[in-house]
Amino acid sequence: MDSSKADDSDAADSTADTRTVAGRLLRSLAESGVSYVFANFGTDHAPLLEAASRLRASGAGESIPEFVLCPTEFPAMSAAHGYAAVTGDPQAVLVHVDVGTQSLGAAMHNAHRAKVPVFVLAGLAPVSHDGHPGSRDINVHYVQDVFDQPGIVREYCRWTSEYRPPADPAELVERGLDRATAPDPGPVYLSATREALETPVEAVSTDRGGRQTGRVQAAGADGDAVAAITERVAAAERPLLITGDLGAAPDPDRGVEALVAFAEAAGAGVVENPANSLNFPRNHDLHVGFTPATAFEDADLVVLAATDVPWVPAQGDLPDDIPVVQIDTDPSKRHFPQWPFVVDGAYAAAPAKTLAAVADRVDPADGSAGRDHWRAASTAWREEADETVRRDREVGRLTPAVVSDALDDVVDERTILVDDAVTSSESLLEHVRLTDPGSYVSKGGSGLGFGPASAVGVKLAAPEKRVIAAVGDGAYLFGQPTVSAWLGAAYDAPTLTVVYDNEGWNAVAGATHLQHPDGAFAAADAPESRFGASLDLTVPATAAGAATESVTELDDLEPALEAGVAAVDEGTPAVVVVEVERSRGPK
Ligand SMILES: Cc1ncc(C[n+]2csc(CCOP(=O)(O)OP(=O)(O)O)c2C)c(N)n1
Ligand SMILES: [Mg+2]
Repeated sequence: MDSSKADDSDAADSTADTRTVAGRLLRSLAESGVSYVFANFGTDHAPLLEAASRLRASGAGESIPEFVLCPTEFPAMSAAHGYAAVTGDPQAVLVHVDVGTQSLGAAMHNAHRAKVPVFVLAGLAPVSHDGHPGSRDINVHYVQDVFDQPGIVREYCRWTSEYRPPADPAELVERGLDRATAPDPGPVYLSATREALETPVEAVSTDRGGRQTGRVQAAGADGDAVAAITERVAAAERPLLITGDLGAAPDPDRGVEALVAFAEAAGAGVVENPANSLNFPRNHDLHVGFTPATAFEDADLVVLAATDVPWVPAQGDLPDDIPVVQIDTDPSKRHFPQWPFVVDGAYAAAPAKTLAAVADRVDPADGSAGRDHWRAASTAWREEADETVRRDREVGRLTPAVVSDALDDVVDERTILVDDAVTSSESLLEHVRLTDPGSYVSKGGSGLGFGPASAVGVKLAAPEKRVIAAVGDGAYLFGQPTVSAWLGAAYDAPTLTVVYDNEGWNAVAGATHLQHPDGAFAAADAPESRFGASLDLTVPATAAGAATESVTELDDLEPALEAGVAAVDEGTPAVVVVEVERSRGPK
């Protein structure tokens, strides 16, 4: 027999599951809690496909994760991101050597910046030319061999490694998952050649006697630190807290509860920025919006709790005389080349636990001036937002605010909203008054196209939820809408996508206007920001059988959203494309 072909003669052997590294690797993923492998296959995966089929044939299919066949890689990574954003549990993404790794593209950036764990597995070109199971046997095995394949994504990873026999693949799987989920979570990347994956392994038990490697937990600040923070908070009359991630998985309830307790006891106003998760109920009377600069002149202490970019200095900087306290698992922000925010006291600690401890120590009587002040501010921004919608509606305008306000009417307590809405995102935050921990997922980074497929991942993680993705028309196209709709249909994970269609790239127009308000681009009406001949964005998802609606008049908006929700509730992916007016400015 040709020695580069595997001996499959005993394929029905009941120990087949542990015959090769590939089988053991798949099993160890499942044993470590990975339910899905979002997979885009290539020749490098022959050992994995064979091992999976062998396991299924021998009745052990349940011992490995389910493959979700992803026609392209960006949606695969986005779906895994969505799943982990809801649960905190990393799923696997399988890609084809260097080319598949390249195609992960901006989805790697999103998971990195959102601090969401994902286990990426990639094949490597075989290294032998003949004589071993998995040796090179076609041209691409030569052209796909590169010098530093993990280098393509290393900057976005918490860990990269190559599986090399005779190591136990289960150990590397656990190591990768530990690094992915440790505080400051993110993607990890494991690669392996075909020969390595075809390596025979003994049928060793993976049973660790009931012991599991525990996930690393960040502790709250120590007593001295809690006392110091409490002292500053008690001394302030109008503390302002800025957070972006307090309500992130795996324990959104704990983060939101701690923040509510802190804000109410301390009399603190809360700004979510950049809002990556639902951090504070958006109808809470101490919620003062999403733009820190509007609250700066009122604050006499700023608390930064789990926020990467607390404000943008150019949009309004914090006055120098206002003290800043920072509570963060990574206060020095190691992933940011520049972090210009001056902080008077920085505490490396779990923000939720620390805020809960401070809330217990603060005398609520000290918070009354702050509560009065921020309640008034909260009422003011909300009334202004509501007034904007009322005025727009009165004259029949389809502005992003009007659309988001209508969306709020179809959102209920079982809705999870995924935000990839770019310049319409502000309207989502302001008008969809979400209240429940875990009910909002945003991409964390700026890699457009996150929305459609990440919503499918969210739905797989939370099948009982109604999942709605709000996306810009540009973002929708970046999101590979046919592939994303197909994924939702094929894997029984129907979601509603609402497209805020302003016929192009408002953010690009806004950014250029901002820099050159009287420039030639503005005078020419921002030509490169417009798609020109309009696209019918209802078409791409119909290839996968999605229900679609198109809205050009205000009167059609509510019925279309209701029809979309009804379709999804009945199990069909749906897309509602709404022709919206352009809003202002870049996001
Ligand atoms: C992958 C990727 N490519 C390009 C960009 C640059 N970019 C930022 S916003 C934007 C336009 C987005 O258009 P759309 O989704 O329609 O939202 P709008 O700006 O119209 O609100 C572009 C191209 C990006 N953020 N990500
Ligand atoms: Mg647009």
